[in-house]
Amino acid sequence: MSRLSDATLGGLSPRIRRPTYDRARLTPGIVHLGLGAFARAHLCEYTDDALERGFGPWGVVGASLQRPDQRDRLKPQDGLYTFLKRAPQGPDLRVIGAVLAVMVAPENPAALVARMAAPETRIVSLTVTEKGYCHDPATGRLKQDHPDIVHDLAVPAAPRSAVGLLVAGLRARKAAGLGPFTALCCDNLPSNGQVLAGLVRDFAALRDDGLAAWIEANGAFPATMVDRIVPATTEADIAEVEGLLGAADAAPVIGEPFRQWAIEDVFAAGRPRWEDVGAQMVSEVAPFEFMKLRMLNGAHSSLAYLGYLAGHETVAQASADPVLARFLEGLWAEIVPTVPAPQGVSLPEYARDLLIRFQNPAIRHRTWQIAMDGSQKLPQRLLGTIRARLKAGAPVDHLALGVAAWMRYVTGLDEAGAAVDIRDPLADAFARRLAGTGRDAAAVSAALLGIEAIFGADLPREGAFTGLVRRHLDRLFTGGARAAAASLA
Ligand code: CS2
Repeated sequence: MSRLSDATLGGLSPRIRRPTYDRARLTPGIVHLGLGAFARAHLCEYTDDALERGFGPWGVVGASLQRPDQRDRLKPQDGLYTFLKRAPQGPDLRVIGAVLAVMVAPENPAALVARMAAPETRIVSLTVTEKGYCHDPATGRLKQDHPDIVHDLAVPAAPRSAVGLLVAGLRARKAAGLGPFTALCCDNLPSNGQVLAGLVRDFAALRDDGLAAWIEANGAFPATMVDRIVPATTEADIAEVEGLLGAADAAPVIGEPFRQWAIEDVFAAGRPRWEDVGAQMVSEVAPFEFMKLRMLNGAHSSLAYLGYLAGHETVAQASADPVLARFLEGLWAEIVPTVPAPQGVSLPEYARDLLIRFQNPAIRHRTWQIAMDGSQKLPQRLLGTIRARLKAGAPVDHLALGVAAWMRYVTGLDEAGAAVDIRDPLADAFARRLAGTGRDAAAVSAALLGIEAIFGADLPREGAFTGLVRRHLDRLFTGGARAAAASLA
C-alpha cells in the first residue's frame, strides 16, 4: 500500500475530497504551536477551506513542543493527512493540505524562533492544552517558579515553553524592525486572549521592560472559542482510514461533523478569511466562551469522572446511561442561568444538541482522556459556575457532584478497586495530600479543597458548597457513581 503524499495524491479515488488549490504555491503565514489532533481537525480544516475559497499566503507550519512523533509521521506525507468525520449515519473522508511542515522545538528551538520571526509569519496560533501555559489556573497568572519558565528565563535563546517561545519570537521581530505576529490562543481557557496577553507581558517584563511595552502597544491576542470533539486517534482508526483512503496514512485525525469557532476580530497583520467558511468573527467572544466552557466542557468533565467511575469507557456510553443522562439535564439546568446567551442562540437548544453530540455512537471519546488534567480544567469548567450560583443563592447540587466525582477519581482507585492511571500536573500533590485519608469523605474533600491553585482561597470557605461536596463524596464512596447521580433526581 502506498503512503499518502503529494506524489500519491493524484492516485486516490476521485471520490475522496482533497485540496483543489496548488500546494506547490502555498507559503507559510501561520506557525501553530502544539500541532496535535485538535488543531489538525479544527484550525487546519478551517484554513484548508479558506484556501479553497480564496487562495492566499496562509500555509501552516506546525511545531511540536515535546516529541518528534508528529513530524516523523507527517514529513513522509508532505504534511498531508486524512480527516475522518464520524457521523452516526457513516464516515466522511477528506485530505487536508494546509500543513506545510512540522518543526520539533526541542531539537532546534532557534529554528522555530526564526520561523516565528520570519516576515511572512503573520499569526502564531496555539493549542498546547491548559497546562501548556505554565499558569496558575485559579488566577490565570504566570507561574514564575514553573520549571519551564525558570529554564526559559535562564536560557532565553532556547525556550521550551509556549510563552517563552512567543516572547523570543516577538523579541526577534522587534530587533529586526518588523511588527508583531498575532498570537491566537485556541485552547479552552476563559478569556484566553487576555490570559495569553498577560502571560506574555509578565514573561517579557521579567527580562526587559522595553519589549513588554512594545508588545503592549503593538501586539494582538484575539480571544477565541473553539469547538469540535476530537478523540485521540487509535490504531483501529489508522487501519480503517487506510481501507477507506486506499493509501497508508500514519497521522489521520478523527472528529465529529460539528465545528464552531468564534474569533475576536483583532489581528495585527492580517488573517485568512475564515468567516467565509463558517467561523464567526465577533467583537465579544465572552458569551460564546461561557456557553462552551461551562455547558460543553463542564458537562464533559463531570460526565467523564462519573462515567469512568461507573465503568463507562466512552462519553457515548456514559451519556446513553439513563441515570447519567438525567444528571446532565440537571447539571445544564444549573449552568444555564449563569450563561449570557450569545445573540440568536437558545441555551436549552444548545444543551439538547450537546446531548446528541455526546451520544454520537460513532465517536469513541474515552472518559479517561477527558478526565486528564482535571486540576487545570475544573476552575473554568465548573468552579466559576459554582461561584456564580453561590453568589446568586442558587443550588449547586449537580455541579458539586461533578467536583466530588473528580475527587473520588483522583483518590486513585476505581469502584472495582483497580488503580486509576491519573494524568495531571498536580498528581504528586494529590497523592501527598491524600496520604492516609482513605475513604473518609471529610478528610479527602478537605485535603483537596485546600489546593489553592484549583479552588482559590474563597471556595473552601463556602460552607454550603463544601458540605455538599463532602456528602456527595461520601455517597460516591459508599454507593458508587450511578447511585450518587440517581440520588439527585
Ligand atoms: C474535552 C475537550 O478533553 C477534554 O477535556 O472536554 O477537549 C472537548 O472535547 C473539546 O473542547 C470540544 O470542543
